[in-house]
Amino acid sequence: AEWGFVTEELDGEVQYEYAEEFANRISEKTGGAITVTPYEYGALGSEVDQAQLLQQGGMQLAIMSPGFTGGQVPDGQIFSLHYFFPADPAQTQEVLTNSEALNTDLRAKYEEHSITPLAYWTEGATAWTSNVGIETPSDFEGLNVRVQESPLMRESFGAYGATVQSITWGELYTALDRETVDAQENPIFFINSASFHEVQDTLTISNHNNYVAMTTVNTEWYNGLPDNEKQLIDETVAEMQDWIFEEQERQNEEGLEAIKADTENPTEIIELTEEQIQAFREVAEPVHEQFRNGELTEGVDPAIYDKLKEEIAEITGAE
Ligand code: 6CS
Repeated sequence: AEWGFVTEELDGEVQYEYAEEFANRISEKTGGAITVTPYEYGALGSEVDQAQLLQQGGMQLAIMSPGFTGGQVPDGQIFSLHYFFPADPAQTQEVLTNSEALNTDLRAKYEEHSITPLAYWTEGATAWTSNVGIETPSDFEGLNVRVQESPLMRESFGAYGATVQSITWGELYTALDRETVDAQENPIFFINSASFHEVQDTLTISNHNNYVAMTTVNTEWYNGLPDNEKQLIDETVAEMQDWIFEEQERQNEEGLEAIKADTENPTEIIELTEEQIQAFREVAEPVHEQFRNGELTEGVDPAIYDKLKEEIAEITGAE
């Protein structure tokens, strides 16, 4: 058998490395009887096109960022709330791997759209880049921020006074260069590999969010597999949670060093102080409850939010 595995990133980047490692493991375990073919971003259209391809069964597996189906699965937007998940990527990973709200309840919501998320994992802390040097919420006023297709992202940045625009990442470098877009957010490894720092003067380490990706399969295809193949997939996905955490950590560390070392394109690194983070939290936190109560986007299930919030508190030790 041959299974296709589409990713939203290029060879060498975290998502693609995941698909390649998954392919190697499946090939090894089946003695080559099952081949998994990874696809880079771009060959099959935008991230939104790729999601549709999986939903229609034209692709068996996909790494998906929840932002791109924000309009279809409103509950999946929870990953883009600012200062909701733990700031520490390792704690966020622990929540992602073990949460029942995510792995059972949210999974069922995606399955209504033929997407089965088998695992959630982080690609690292998300940072903001801009030319203005973002240090306070009001620094966002008047900026046009690039976001994914998630209505909640509009609200999150809107709370700081920014406007937003949804484009595929392949168009982002040019948009930043031409200043039709002023700011964007991504994990540091990705800012480096997509060279966004070349066309942005500053990078703010804000600890507002950890980027989340999902390992997904087409629901009908997966449900139709024999039990031993389902098990093979499940077991490999579970084994890879620790592997991908280390991979993203390494890539993010190397990415930050590479940005600092790029003297031709100097980038000011701004690390927010606890006090500065507090100012962002004060604006971001009311958005959490508004999201929960369905005031921002329709169709949100408050029970998932409540359960997840408790699970997070258990891991961070907060009240
Ligand atoms: O900015 C984006 O949309 C892209 N960022 C990452 C880290 N992965 C894929 C995604 O499409």
